This record gives sequence, structure tokens and C-alpha cells, in this order.
Amino acid sequence: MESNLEPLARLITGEIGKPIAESRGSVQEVVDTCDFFVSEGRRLYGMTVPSELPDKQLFTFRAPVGVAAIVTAGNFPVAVPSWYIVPALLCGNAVVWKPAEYTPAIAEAFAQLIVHAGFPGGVFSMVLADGPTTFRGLEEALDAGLVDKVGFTGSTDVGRQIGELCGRHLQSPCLELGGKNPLVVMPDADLDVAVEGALFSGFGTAGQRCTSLGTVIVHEDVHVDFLARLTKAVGEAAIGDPTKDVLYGPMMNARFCDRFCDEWLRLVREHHAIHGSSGVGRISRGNPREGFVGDPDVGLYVHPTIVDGVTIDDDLYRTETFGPIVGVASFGTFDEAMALANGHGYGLSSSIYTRDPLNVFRFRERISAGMVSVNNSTSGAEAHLPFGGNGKSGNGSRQSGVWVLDQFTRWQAMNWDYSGKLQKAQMDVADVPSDPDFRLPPG
Ligand code: UN1
Repeated sequence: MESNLEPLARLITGEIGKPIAESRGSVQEVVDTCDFFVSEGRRLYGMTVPSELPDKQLFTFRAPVGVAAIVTAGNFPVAVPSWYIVPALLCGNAVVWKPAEYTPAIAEAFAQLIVHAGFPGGVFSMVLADGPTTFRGLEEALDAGLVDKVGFTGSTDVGRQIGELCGRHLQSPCLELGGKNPLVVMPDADLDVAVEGALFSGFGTAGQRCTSLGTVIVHEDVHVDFLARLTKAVGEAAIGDPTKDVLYGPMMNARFCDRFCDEWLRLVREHHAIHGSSGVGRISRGNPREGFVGDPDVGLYVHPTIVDGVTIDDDLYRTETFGPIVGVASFGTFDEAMALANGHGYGLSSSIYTRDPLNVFRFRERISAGMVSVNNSTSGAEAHLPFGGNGKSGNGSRQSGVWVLDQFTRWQAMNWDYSGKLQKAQMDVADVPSDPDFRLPPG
């Protein structure tokens, strides 16, 4: 992976328009994942533990699950697949991978790199299919008893269907779903740092990360100031040709561009105010963006959109909008901030900007998200921390680090009796007399 980082990164930028620096970073995420797991086959430790009976020993083993079917989205077309594929293979499973339909060239290159790493035939396979065909294939494979674990990264709606399907087969899938990730700005925050964080969280990758910022929740005392600074930063941000140094490039595919223009922008209401660009919707020669890098008509580019005045009752507040649109809401008390941070029902990532540790620990305790950033972007998780969410963001499964091992192994308990006779647990244990009524003489 390391030796092929550059061509793979270029392929990612070419096929889905991720800015080249981010593409390199996302291949580096694969390298980091490989580095983390490289010796994991030597570390699949079990425990030995004494029995309650003499001449008997107890052991635990991590056993591979079997065949893992992995279905992934295209926004991180190699990093997220590696979070499943690398530990699944290292734990002794076979993997069938179904990448996103709109990243076939990247998927083919990634699969070739895995195959060339040298696995026995049939241990790793890649299959290209659309969503409905994949679902039917999964149904048939589960019915036939051919799949033992499903891993899915994608939308909450599809995750729910996969969860139901797996539940009928008494399986618990690894689900990594959507997010509406909040970023809370306390009145004591360093506003410049908070703006930098909101800019990257909300508009990096054109907002097409599951960890992208959904709503900035700003204290009323700093709302005007924060909004002015964010508006300036977004207005000045370089957007355009992803081979250049830009904040974001085109939308990954027509389906994301169409949904952004036809569905997400329609969630804007009269009580909202729009900021951030010289236009709204598709960037084109007719609807230009000031300072655009390159030719807007050669890709599916959209204007960044800040929507101020978002409230807890708005559709925009509770809908995951996979694109460069960020809501801004206001709060007075910490309780109001928490209500806004949790009320949408997702629970993937979150962030708080503050200088006060009390705010940090209160936020950490009350936020429903699986991941919490302090004075940092909602995105940008590292390969050795548990990645995953709660509520509409997932079923509590975690990827990355040591935590993912529980997805791809099952604990097996073994006991070995060498007493030469049958010893019955709970019944044949030694009876050692005790005197529970014994008390020390009063002082
Ligand atoms: C995703 O969008 O599915 O934490 C994953 C991040 C990246 C991964 C995002 N490392 O933003």
C-alpha cells in the first residue's frame, strides 16, 4: 500500500474528485490500518484461568467468524474498506467485498493490491453490483448459510434494512451509518480555531463524510461574531480543481450533486439566512463562484452553503445532508446546547470548542455520539481509536483499533478436566467451612 500510495491517491482524485491532499491522506489511513494490524495474527490472545474444580483448566480462544460480506460507500473508497478487510483477513476470515458502484476503477486497483499481497485463492473476492442486486445477493447468501458476518457502511435507511435482514438470521452486522454531527461553540472558545474547525468539518470532502459537520451550535453571545468569521472563511476558501490545493472539489457523482440541489437545498426555509458564496446550487459559468479554481463546467461543483437560524424544529436540523451545507443554531444555556447536539437522533461524531475542562467533561458525558472532539474537527478519526456510532448512526458496533476484533472473531470457551473422573461444576466444588457471623470485639 505504501509503495502504491501515489497512483492510488491519483485514481481517487480522478474518479471521485477528492482533493489530492485528502486522497493521499485516505490512502495513508489504509497504511495506518495495515501498520496497526500487521502483527495482530500474533496477538489474538486468549486467557487461561483456574477452574472452580481441582485438576481442571479453563481457556478462551478467539475463533474466526467465517465468511464476511463487506459493503462499503465510495466517499472513502479504500480507507473504510480497509477498516473491515484488513482485520477480517488477519483474524482468519474470508472476505467478499462489494464497493460502491461509482468507484469501480479504485476498487479494482485496491483489490489488485490485496490479491498481490498473497492470499490463498478464494480468501478475498471483490464483486461489483448495484444496491438492489447486492441486497438480493445478501439475502440468498444468508439463506444458504454462506455468510457469517455482514459489514456495511452507508445510509441509515439501507443500514436498517441490512440490520433487519441479518436479525432474521440471528446475526449482528457491523453497521457504520449516517451522522448529523454537532459542533458546539462555547462563549469562551478561541473563535479563530473554531472557525477553522467548522470550515474543514463542514466543507472538507464537500461535506461528503459520515463525520462531516451538520450543525454548528453557537452560544448567543458569540453567534454574530462567529458567523461573520465563518462566512468570511467560507467565502475565501478555494474550491475547484481537486488536483490543486483546494478545500473541496466536485461532488463524487451525479447522484450526490442532484440530491444536494434537489433535496438538501430545499430544506432551507424563509426564517433561514444563507451565507458563504456568491451563489447557491451548481457552480457554473452562469452561476459563478468568486475565486473558483479551474473551469466549473468540467465537473459537478456546488456552492458552499451556510444556513443561519436553524432551530430544533427544522427539517434541516434532523436530516443528514451529504454535501457542503452547514446549519448554524444558537443556544443560551448548556442544557439547550445539549438538546440541540443530541435531538436529531444520530450519534456518530461531535465536537466542542471551549477552554474550560468542566464544559468538556459535561459534554463528553451527555453527548450521545460515539466520538467526541475537543477543539478539533468532527472528522478525522485516527486508525487506532474505536470508530462508530449510536442511535441512527449504527447498532453500537465499533471499527478500528483492538475494538474491531470483536466483529471478526467470536469467543470460544474450553475446559479441560484431567482429574480422571467426572467433576460436576457447581456441585462437586470443595466445601470449605466459614464463620460469616464472626465479628471483632467492639473497639
Ligand atoms: C466516513 O465518512 O465513512 O474520520 C469515514 C474521518 C475519516 C473517515 C470517515 N477518517 O473523517
